[in-house]
Amino acid sequence: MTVNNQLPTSKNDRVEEVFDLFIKHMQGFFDEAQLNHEEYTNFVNWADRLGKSGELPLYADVFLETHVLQAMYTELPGTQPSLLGPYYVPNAPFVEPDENGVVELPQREDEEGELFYFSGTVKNVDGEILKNAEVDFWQNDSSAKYSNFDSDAPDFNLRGRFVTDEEGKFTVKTFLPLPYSIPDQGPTGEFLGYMDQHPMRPAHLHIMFKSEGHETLITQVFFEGDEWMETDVAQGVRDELITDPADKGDYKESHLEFVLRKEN
Ligand code: MBD
Ligand code: FE
Repeated sequence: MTVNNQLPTSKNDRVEEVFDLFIKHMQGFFDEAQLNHEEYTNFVNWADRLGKSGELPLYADVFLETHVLQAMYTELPGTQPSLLGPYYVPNAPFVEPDENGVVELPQREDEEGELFYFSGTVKNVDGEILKNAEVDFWQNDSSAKYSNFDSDAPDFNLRGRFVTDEEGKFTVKTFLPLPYSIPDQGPTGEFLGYMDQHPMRPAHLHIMFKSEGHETLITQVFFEGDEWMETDVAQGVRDELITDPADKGDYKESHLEFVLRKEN
């Protein structure tokens, strides 16, 4: 039996181009850094620890992913994307809104935190309202950790999917997220130490929008006044993604408009 496991030529060309660039710039790094042999061995050992620890996706999302976003989007119309990050889990449960149209994220009976209503309007670059768009939402909890990863919470806690209403709107009832420290006890933390960089990200919500005929928008929402805003270890903050929640006494609330680009 013969198996044709060749990729289409155009894809092959792209893969070759990308790997050519990758090795060229890695070699350029060694040319420029002028490592001695001991430094080279130390570097290889650190990279080996990074891979074996399972932190490579974390490291990549913190130090590299923002460059992918900037290359892809900065000059284009529509809401700026932000990092997907290492803590996205596909297939979060679908949540139905209550009679007031409010979606309560899956949460523990005794979930703690500052009550927060976040609403959004989803449109496209032509100003058309996008009803029935899928909103996939995830955030950290009052232990500042993410379900399915570092939190004790059950899987899919504070994660959920829902759709926009007839006016392209949604409202989520949740808790304000907290600033997040990326894991700093492993090889990524070791790297942060060498760079004299703290491990913090400002508090943020993660949201992914999908609407037929439009490019998927993966973005985040940040909160005015966060002490880590300017020095986000992952450089994920974009000005237009910062909200300033209104204090309503028992709860806080904020709203943001999200603009999707049309698929071409
Ligand atoms: C996060 O919570 C995150 O959103 C990113 C991008 C990287 C590390 C942790
Ligand atoms: Fe995050």
